[in-house]
Amino acid sequence: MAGNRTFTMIKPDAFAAGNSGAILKMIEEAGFKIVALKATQLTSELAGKFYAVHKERPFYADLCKYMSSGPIIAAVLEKDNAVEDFRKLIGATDPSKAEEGTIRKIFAKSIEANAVHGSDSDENAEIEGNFYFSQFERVL
Ligand code: RTP
Ligand code: MG
Repeated sequence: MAGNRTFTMIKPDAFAAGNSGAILKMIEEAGFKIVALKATQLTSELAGKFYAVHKERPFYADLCKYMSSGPIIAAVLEKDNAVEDFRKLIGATDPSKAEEGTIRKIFAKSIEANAVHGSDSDENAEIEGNFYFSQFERVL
């Protein structure tokens, strides 16, 4: 039976450092199937839309600038308990607080340039996947 889905981005810092392949390998080795994938670059406006939930936070302007600063990879991932298990795999937002062996502990540079995004709920995973992918751009 197919598991459920989450959405991820490999953020500009990790893409620029050439870590996309290593991160996707960790994701697959943790049991996630890649069911949609693309490389792209956000405008600051689109980054603002994606992270609109944070628009009152002090880091919002910096976040939009950073997320549009270079190419990223967007992907939809499938696994049982996908959202929660993926958040465990990536580790805490601040890499200095992330557990050993997590993607952010290994690859993140700072609390902002923290290598990967992971959806925080099933509902947001659906919204975020739809932000990037049409129905023809993902495995049914
Ligand atoms: P994400 O949404 O990207 O998976 O990250 P998250 O849930 O772990 O963290 P969230 O609170 O949703 O924050 C979104 C992203 O904003 C940047 N950030 N910067 N300078 C700061 O204090 C700060 N705090 C958050 C990070 O890139 C974070 O992942
Ligand atoms: Mg978040």
